[in-house]
Amino acid sequence: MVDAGDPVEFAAYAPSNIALSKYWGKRDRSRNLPLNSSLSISLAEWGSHTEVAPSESGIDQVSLNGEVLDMGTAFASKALKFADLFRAGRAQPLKITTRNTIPTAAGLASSASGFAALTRALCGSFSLSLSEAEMSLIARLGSGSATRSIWHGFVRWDKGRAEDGSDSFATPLDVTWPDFRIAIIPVDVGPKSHSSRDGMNHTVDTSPLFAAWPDQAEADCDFIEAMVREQNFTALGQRAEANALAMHATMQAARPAITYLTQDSWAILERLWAARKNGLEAYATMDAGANVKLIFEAQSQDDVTTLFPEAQVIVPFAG
Ligand code: 2P0
Repeated sequence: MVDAGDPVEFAAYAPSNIALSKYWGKRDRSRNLPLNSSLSISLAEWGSHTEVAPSESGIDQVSLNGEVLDMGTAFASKALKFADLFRAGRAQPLKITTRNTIPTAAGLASSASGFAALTRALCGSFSLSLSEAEMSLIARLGSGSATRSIWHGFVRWDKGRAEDGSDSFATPLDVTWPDFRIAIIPVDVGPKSHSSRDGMNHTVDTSPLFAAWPDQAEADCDFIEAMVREQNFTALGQRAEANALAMHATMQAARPAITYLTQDSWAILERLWAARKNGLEAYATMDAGANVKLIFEAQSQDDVTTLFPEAQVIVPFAG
């Protein structure tokens, strides 16, 4: 893919992210080209530190959180396949070391930060001076959501139109919102029932409700971007929650159905909705797993942590 030199040791970091307007459905599965644009908030210091170096043992080695992985594990094989884009057939054995700072108890997937950090580390290791937009495009080939993890803050991934994906990458919104907060309410921190990739493809293939999704999701993304720029928290939160529930509705209508949300997830939503009737300004979003994420502003933090003592709060615009 790229004309690269010999690798050197290089370390990089990328934050994880949570979509406020979701990526769900691909128009091209091999290139991870989405059917709709999406918009996320990055999770500051919750992410992946990745180092790429030439392997002195002469064979590829991948480690994750201090453990050297068997080459058959999904993470190792995906990471090396991705590195092949940079090696382009040359014999350049690599040592890839990744450490996630996302608390295990948060139960958040780390493929977004993992592939974004790996992209940055590989670009540095192979001495490629690419723009961040170019890195975002490359990260997309590893995992769609990684496209957005090249940046901090609010990030929009425009779906693009080109068949080769050359215009499908993310860019940051030039907005800071120091009072913006995210909380993870952990429900189930074990491995998920279906990978998001399989869940997404199955929904596109079988859900009669999916036809309504791409246009609605595109409109949601535009609206949420406008509300981020206006810093209109209520309108942003309402639309983000509606967008997440609509995504889950497309999965529930898949045949057979996919349900990432459990009774515990729904119980959290019921509690949130009851508190909102009493004036709490917090909104929920859920991804391909049972955990519930809340968004709110700093002035609501005490109320949120009183209602959900297990909440893990993230400050996306810290310092
Ligand atoms: C998102 N998700 O926008 C959506 C919402 C999950 C639900 O992006 O196949 O792991 O690697 O492109 O990026 C998770 O999907 O899927 C995801 P691939 P990915 O955050």
